[in-house]
Amino acid sequence: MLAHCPTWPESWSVQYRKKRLWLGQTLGDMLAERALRHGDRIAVVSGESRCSYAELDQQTNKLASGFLQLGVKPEDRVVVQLPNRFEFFTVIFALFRIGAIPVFALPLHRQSEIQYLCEWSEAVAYVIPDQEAGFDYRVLAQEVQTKVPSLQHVFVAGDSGQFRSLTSIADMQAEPTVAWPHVKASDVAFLQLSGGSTGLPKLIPRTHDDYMYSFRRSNEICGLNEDSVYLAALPVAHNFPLSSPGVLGTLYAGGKIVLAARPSPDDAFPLIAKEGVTITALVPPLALIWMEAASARKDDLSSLQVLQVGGAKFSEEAARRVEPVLGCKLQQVYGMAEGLVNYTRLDDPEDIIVRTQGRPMSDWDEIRIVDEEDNEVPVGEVGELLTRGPYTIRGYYRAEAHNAKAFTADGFYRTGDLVKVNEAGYIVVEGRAKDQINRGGDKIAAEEVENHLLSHPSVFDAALVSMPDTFLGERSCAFIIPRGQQTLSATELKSYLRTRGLASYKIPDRIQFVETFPQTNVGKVSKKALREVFLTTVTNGSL
Ligand code: OOB
Repeated sequence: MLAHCPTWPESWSVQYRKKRLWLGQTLGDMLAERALRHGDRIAVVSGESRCSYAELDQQTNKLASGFLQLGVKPEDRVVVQLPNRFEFFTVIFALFRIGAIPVFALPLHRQSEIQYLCEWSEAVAYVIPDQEAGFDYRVLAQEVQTKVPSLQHVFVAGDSGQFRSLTSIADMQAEPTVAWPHVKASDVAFLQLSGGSTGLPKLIPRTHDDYMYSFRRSNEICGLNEDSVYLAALPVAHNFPLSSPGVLGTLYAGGKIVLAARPSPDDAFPLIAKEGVTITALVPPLALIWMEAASARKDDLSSLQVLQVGGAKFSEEAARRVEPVLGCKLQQVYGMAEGLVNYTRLDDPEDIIVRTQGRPMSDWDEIRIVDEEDNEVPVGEVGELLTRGPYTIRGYYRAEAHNAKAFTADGFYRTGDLVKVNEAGYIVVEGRAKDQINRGGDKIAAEEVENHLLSHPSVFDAALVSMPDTFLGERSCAFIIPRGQQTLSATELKSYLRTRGLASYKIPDRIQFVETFPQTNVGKVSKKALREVFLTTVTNGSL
């Protein structure tokens, strides 16, 4: 077991195994088993290429054996930053097979995030595409490699430039002396990035056992089977399209994954029509774009049975339009990379589907809704959601001090979400207690951006808050107190953040210069009052 990863008490693990929630299978073995059972069926469609289960399994083995020969060992961390392309699967399954640990980065992450991920996980390798959406990841890799001494390898999907290509690794002849390591299902399979609310993002250790349970159970709820065709429109490294039930659930079911390079209707709609897509997942702003486009375009979307929407709050008004406009069922999904996933059920009454964010997927999920003193609130009242269960982590990787705050003494994860729950157990997300901005599903930890802003010599103080937005739900606004008499423009500050290598969605949408910050009665910056400042200035028409 990877060090510095809190885990379930032994008696709980025993129980989860006894109840057959954890089946003792690794993700690597799952693929091999699926290849035996569904060999000739198509597993992944990417652009013009179609790959069967048997081919995916073989390619994975070749890559795994190449990784081993290059010295990648069990428990070595490998930062994987691949967009929706075929190699994502061979890379992660090859790493699962040799017990190495993918650390999932998102395609939009830039130097600041990648360097931190590599350093904090002490990664030995970093896997990138050559270019994507006009961005050359090899330049980024070069910068990161000069800063992170532990990083021995950069592996590239496509044209490798000065690095090593994945194809050349898969083509290395296997040396008979290299034995395949034994991987246990109770081991950590990968590290996922948390949305975060602190200065530096936390890493989430998920085991083979717990993760496989989460997508097996998701498959049951979402009705996935061999005939399912899942369109991956969101970036597959994110927990929602990865496992709710996502691409891994689809492979488990023996279905077909269709990869969309981008989630736009121009890319996705023709794929739905051509491949007969039955289910896909979107964040709310994309669902709005799809509904807008569906009325204007002529593509045949009749194969689509289920549209999952999650990652951020979906408005009731928009939710009501999904079925009439897109001709498929809506399923709301409220989940978190730390574990717990809630779904509305496909046969729930319309009011439940459009008004709630679902209920926990497992009877084994425990939830508590508490006030600021951790006392449970009465049913129907708003409080913070705490949870624990067979697929919710017991602590972040290498984060002892933070874990003591983010988890209760008896192992409940503090989600930082303010919710209410009805008698039937359905959850409505009402807001947030954590210092985070949810920009249409992209999570921004306020403190992380504030620290970057504070590093500018002309910034005396900085506070990042959310502002309401009809399209994204929330956007970010940075309130800045300049240092002394210094003059500073919003454009200057934004480009400064870009030069620090911050992902574009974290660059504040608005920058507002002020002289002081309103304070709470304990002398802290009152973000609530700052948000109100924003609302008043907007209504006064002064912005
Ligand atoms: C998903 O995972 P993360 O880790 O990117 O973000 C989790 C947070 C939640 O704590 C909550 O604040 C917010 O995202 N959230 C929602 C929501 N779904 C997630 N807020 C309101 N309504 C929803 N439906 O975002 C994620 C992981 C697995 C499945 C789905 C989403």
